[in-house]
Amino acid sequence: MQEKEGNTPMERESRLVVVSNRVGPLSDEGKAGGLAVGLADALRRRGGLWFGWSGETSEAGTTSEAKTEVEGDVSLVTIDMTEPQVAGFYLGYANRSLWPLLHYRLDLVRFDRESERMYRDVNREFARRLMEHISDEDLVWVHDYHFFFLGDELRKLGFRGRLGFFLHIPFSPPEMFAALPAANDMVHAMLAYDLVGFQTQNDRRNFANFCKHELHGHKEPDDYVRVGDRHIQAKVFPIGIDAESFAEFAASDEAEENAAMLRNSIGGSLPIVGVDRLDYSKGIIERFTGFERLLEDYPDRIGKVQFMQVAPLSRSEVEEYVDLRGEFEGLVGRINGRFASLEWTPVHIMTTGLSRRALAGIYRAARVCMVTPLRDGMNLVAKEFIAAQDEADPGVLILSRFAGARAELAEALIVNPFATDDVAAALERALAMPLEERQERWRAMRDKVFANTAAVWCRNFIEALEKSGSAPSGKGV
Ligand code: ADQ
Repeated sequence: MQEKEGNTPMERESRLVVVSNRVGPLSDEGKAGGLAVGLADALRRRGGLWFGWSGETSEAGTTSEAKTEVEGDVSLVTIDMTEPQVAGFYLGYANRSLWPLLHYRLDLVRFDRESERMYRDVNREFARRLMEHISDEDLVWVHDYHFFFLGDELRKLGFRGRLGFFLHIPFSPPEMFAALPAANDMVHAMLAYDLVGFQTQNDRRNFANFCKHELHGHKEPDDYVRVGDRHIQAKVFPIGIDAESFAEFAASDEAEENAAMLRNSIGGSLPIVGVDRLDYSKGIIERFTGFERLLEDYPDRIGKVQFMQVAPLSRSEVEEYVDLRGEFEGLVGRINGRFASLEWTPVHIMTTGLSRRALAGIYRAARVCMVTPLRDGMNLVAKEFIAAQDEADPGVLILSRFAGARAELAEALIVNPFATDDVAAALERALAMPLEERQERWRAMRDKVFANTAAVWCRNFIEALEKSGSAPSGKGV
């Protein structure tokens, strides 16, 4: 166990060990997202280790020599994967089986035995390599759908310490999750964790119902679930952002320059903004279908609004993402072709990565931000948009009822992204909304975004994990 100098044994805190597919960065120079900031804070405070994939491939793969970076009391340790490991574990099982399945897209799910085998192997290998670096006194916190089996593998290798898991994306209803050939094994493996965290009550309920109906388990008080001799806690921890920093970014010179550039480029039009990885879960097609309907149903808006969609390309090696890109570009081309004039183009697309400050400037310039996922664990863009607004003239958030953020951001204009007419009507309402109403809604949301930050989320999870170790049958499988 690591001990900070000057600590008495009574004051010792367990070292934090974070495991996620990609690690870091530890220092935020305007690049890190909310998750990295929250975790980096906690790691720095307690001292710790962040373990994951280097992002590189090599012949040795998961048996490669670990790369270590040390910053103060925190070590970042990463290992490589082989090309077949990346193809099977990451591009295959994680991104073509689990991602669509957990986002309720059975139509896009691809299962194959080889990628499932690779996923299990990589989870076992990561556990084996992690064991070289941890002891039972550590608090191990595993992240996301890449590592459902990792905790169980650690237990098999003899790890007896406290073990937590947080799922950043939704958990689909039991009837749907059951379509995964490895569904029962996977949920059994999740029961090796002492604490399993979800973004929303809905996700937690879906997991607990799977345990109850498919594995003959029981729901118990205080968010405990019992299956056979396993007794674990399944709780909700909605993730937040580093709101203070984001508000500072939004007030920076770089943000102001970007906001001014955006305003200049669109003349007197009202800016509507969307910011999403180009992913089918984000409802980008439905959003632009709604925007097209706005221009059809409210023709006074033609020439008076402009859509700026920031859509960095994502998972371009996966066929479904290539198809989505084609569909998206086709739709935007059609809208521009239909409605553009010599002096006005309705939709602009940017696929480049942006600094946090530049992004904050775009949010701040927006009159409306559209966050319309068909299903989303939380959606940090919604929270970043709120944090970046200027109190004197805040923009309006249009938010899908299927985003996890909807539970907290109830004062947004809530839409069903599948209902095109309603999306168009919400856009019209947002564009016409008087300043006073915009301010009222924004203040209510700002308070929540600044209260439930990334640091609070992190602290709540770690506290619950520390307590969970005391559950009588909470350890061992
Ligand atoms: P994501 O699916 O990646 O996260 P989201 O929560 O919206 O979705 O976060 C995206 C992040 O990327 C935001 O911080 C945004 O600022 C950033 N970003 C987008 N475009 C960018 C660009 N061009 N340049 C730089 N940064 C850009 C998953 C889940 C979510 C969950 C998060 C956190 O799918 O549901 O909210 O994890 O748990």
